[in-house]
Amino acid sequence: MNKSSQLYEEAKRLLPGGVSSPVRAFKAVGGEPFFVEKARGSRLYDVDGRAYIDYVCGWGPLILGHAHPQVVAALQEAVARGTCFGTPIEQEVVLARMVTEAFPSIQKVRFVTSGTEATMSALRLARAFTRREKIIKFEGCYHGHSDMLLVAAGSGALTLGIPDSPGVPVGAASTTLVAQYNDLQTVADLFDANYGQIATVILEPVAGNMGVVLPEPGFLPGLRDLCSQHGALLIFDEVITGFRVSYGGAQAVYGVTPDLTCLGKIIGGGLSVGAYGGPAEIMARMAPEGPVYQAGTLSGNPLAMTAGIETLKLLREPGFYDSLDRKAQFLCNGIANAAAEAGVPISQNRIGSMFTTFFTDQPISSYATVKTSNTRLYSSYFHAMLEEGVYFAPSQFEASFVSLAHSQEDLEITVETARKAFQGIR
Ligand code: HOZ
Repeated sequence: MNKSSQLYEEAKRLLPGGVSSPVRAFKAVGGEPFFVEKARGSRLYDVDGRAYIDYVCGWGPLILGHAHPQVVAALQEAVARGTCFGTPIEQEVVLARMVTEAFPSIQKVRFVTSGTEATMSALRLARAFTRREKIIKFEGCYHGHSDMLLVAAGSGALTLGIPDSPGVPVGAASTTLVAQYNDLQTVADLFDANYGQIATVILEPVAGNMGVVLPEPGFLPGLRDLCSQHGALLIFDEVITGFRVSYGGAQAVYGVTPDLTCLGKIIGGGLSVGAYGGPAEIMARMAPEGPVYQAGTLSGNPLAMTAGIETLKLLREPGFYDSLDRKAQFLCNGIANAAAEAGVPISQNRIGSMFTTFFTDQPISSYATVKTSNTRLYSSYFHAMLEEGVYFAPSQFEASFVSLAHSQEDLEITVETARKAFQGIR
């Protein structure tokens, strides 16, 4: 038995399912997760010395790849100055300035420690601001694991077939209404049926947690109009897309301005950070400026702020996003050609450096079409790639990411590996 398997055996005795977050287990694809010892650039190295070209990238944060030297150097310097002060620090101001400059819709931002905290707190703020209780979310979108958002949820909940979790009180879920992504009429109907009661509509403007699903033309502007007409706040959960699909996130790409934005992943450079923000008038409701309470010992942590600042600095280099886009395009074209040669029907969605290869011949634009994917074929592809040292997410319903660290050689190896994998798929 190799070291990874030994660790997994012990982990299963000590941790539920042997993991600290469900998406890490290989439940949907079968087999065992590998235990990682270190990572650098585009590669993960497991405890048995195997290397993997990594397209999970920490589930999104690592847009620079693993252990970027500039981020590591800044962290080494920061850690020696202290790891937690519980006081305001200059780095919060610096990162807040960078975030507000990148996202014109955000005048003030509150830092928290995870995307879950960001979306949960943004909902509280939206409810307090509108003095209404009901919220609309979309089937297959995932906004972390707070009670009122763990309804028809994507990511691990969708992968494991538990989109509505036991343990969520009926009361918490009863104010959550579910609409269909890319279907404005379902939203309009909910607004009509719950007239004057909807506090907010929350969505991933590009869905990333049922695999990548792009908003169809008119969908985001339509949501903006409906929210404005009905006096509800529009919340964009850009935890994945923020600083990923462009420096200004999906809202810059699609030209739609939400009331509140949730961020995470990239703004922490691989450390624990979430954030939510919006116009000063709305954010002024947050304590201590206003009465809406939300707090956190590790919020604005000096290490996390430092990693975020150093990461964002590098994203501002001219041509950064164009270069990532070209890499991802090369990779996706290569995968698509390899699938076509092997006669395996796939459908790919991509925006910039995030994409999903769905095993279906249907164009993917909704939760219903996502569900047409053949997860058995995905598992077969996943394992064939992994066997050859290429790591995609252990679930059909997740995004893959290309980073600065992925070299042309990495991409070519991946395409060649995919070619062999598709040939062997049955
Ligand atoms: N949004 C991430 C996966 N889609 C979350 C990672 C996790 O749940 O561990």
